[in-house]
Amino acid sequence: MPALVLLGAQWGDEGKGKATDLLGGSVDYVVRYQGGNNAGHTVVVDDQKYALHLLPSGILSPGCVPVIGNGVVVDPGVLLEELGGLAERGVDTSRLLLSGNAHLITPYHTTLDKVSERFLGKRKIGTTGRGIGPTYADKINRQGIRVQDLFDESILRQKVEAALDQKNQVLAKLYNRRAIATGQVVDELLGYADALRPFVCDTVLVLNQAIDEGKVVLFEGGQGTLLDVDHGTYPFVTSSNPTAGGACTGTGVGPTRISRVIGILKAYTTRVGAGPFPTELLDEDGDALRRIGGEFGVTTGRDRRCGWFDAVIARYATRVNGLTDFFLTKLDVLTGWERIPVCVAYEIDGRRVEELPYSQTDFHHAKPIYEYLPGWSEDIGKARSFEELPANARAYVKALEDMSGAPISAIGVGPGRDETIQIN
Ligand code: 2SA
Ligand code: GDP
Ligand code: MG
Repeated sequence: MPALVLLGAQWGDEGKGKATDLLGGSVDYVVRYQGGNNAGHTVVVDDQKYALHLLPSGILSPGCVPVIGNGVVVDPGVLLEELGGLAERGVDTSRLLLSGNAHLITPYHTTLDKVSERFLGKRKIGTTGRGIGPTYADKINRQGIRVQDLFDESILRQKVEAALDQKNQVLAKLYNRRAIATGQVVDELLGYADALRPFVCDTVLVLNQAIDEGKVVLFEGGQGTLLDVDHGTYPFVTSSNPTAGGACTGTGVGPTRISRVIGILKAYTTRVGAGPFPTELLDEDGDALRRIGGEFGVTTGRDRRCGWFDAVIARYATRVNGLTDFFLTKLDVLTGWERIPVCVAYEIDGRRVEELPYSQTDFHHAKPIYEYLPGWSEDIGKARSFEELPANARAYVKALEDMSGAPISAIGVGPGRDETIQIN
């Protein structure tokens, strides 16, 4: 098992943090490959709750090297704050490796993210406001600032000046905002250089050499499959590739070296921000899922939209990621419902559709076709083997597995590290 990917199969917040942490003991490197501090992972270790935004969950496992890959966008102030917060709680953060090719989120990216969302009004995406979209836009536009630029002041100044030239015009003309001064941005960025320097290296070389030596490398996705800029519900997506292919471009490790791709799948569905969501519940069932499941954003604290499980999405995730298996999370949250609806297909303009439509017009029109599975009332939090689950919970898991196109290899029955059923 040289390298494996762990990613969200839905719209994010499936419980990837806990799943990565669970594998942390058996892997040598945990690598983030896309996104930035728009992600939010909650990991509970020995009754201690950790909320991570930018750092890979592997930072909590001693003996595991956490890596921020080239595909990640890094807000240097946030990174140092997160490292400081963990160090205060006694976590050893010195093992972190940071790619010199990762792009930096600067104050002007965060400003642009916020003002453009305000400008869009009703048409806004509902971003996290962390500057993610504008930073990736600059990367693609070849106007980005990279981690390595922190160590060459003259290059940094030239790049910031070039980037701000255009942006200041946009800010002034379109958004009626004051110009951002190059010197101020450069000084702020240079202020981070010394603190970051010890972490920066050629992560592509380190990771490939580690795999050559037989080390186990885990690529940890942020967000989820349907938030992917290519394969998600565009334009209501994030600006990176959380899908499996992103693990290769975002780290410089080739696809032939990856032998397992795990999709994290919540036993129901949630989404943060705007965009279509066929099984969304705007009734008391939705409120109950949010309350029982604690469905509030880790990064922004926003209420998550909640709905029933959608097998069409799970099948799609299997396909676009080449999933080898699923971890099913939060099964415990469904305890107490007499019957549980599961979306097996969509009705789109009078037609039954089994697979996720590529047309966003169709997806916006999709209405869920439900099958109803019998629920259970027993507390499942103490179950540690599949056989210990009530018969209806077992049948629910089996039905989801059959519909989703890949085997379920673990089941979450609570937020704690040990509240997990492993299936061999
Ligand atoms: P952005 O900020 O440009 O990435 O926003 C674009 C869309 O992507 C969604 N998005 C997310 N959805 C769920 N969880 C995310 N991370 C945090 C978490 C969420 C939070 O893990 O808890 O705390 O609010 C995440 N990050 C981005 C976003 O809602 C937009 O729809
Ligand atoms: P991520 O973004 O995919 O890492 O997920 P988040 O951390 O944003 O949200 C998942 C939440 O569910 C966190 O609060 C976890 O502690 C919690 N969680 C993970 N697995 C389980 C589970 O099996 N049962 C319950 N009840 N909570 C879980
Ligand atoms: Mg999250």
